[in-house]
Amino acid sequence: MNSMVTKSPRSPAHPPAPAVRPDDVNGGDSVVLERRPQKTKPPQMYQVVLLNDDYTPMEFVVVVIQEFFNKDRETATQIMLKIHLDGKGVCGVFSKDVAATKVDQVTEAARKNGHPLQCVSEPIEL
Ligand code: TYC
Repeated sequence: MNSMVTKSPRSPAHPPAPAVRPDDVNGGDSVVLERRPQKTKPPQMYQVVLLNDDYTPMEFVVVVIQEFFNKDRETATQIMLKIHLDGKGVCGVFSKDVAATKVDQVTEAARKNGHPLQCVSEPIEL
């Protein structure tokens, strides 16, 4: 028999938390928990920007935007045309490391294919 180790089904695993009641029912001893201002800032994010030039073929830019920034062909074409018309355009927003990797990947792909396409990352202003 192990009646000695049988736990009473009524005994709770943890003692109940002390009840805190409003001032008007406990004589002004209530506890107020103030929210602390958040200490950790969200990380700085970076936009990866392609710059226009007169030589890189439009088709190459569209493929780069599709491949490295995971855009569908229509979106990639719109971004490419914006760059072509405005001189620059944002292809995506990333953490610092990922943005730097995107810049390297695009720059290397352009270099391999003999195009002067420029890609930079910029911290996003708050
Ligand atoms: N301006 C280029 C042309 O007319 C096309 C182009 C678009 C180049 C975007 C770079 O980031 C760029 N062939």
